[in-house]
Amino acid sequence: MSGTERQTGGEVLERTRQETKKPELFKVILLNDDYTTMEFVIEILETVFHKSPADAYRIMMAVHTQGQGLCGLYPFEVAETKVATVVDLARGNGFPLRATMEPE
Ligand code: TYC
Repeated sequence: MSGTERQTGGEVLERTRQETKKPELFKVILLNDDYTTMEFVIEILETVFHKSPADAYRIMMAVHTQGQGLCGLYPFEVAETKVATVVDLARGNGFPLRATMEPE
């Protein structure tokens, strides 16, 4: 008998080990640019990504010095919404700030 099927009184039970799939997570990454203010990036990290002021400052400086930085891991649709919210808020305030997402 195979490892994934069990024979009972007539019926066959399948997928006895994994009934539910874990949701796939996506990284949301903030990108550096020369024009968005540090203050605005910190505000985005606090409001959109719910970071503490200390974490927001640390992530902003990581992006500023290394070119990009991780804001968080989210299910696909949440990650998409975060990226769109960052871009909308940035454009509304006249900043070129960009964010992207990629599989975990
Ligand atoms: N490099 C920007 C500046 O010197 C600050 C900045 C940080 C911009 C992080 C974008 O994602 C960013 N004003």
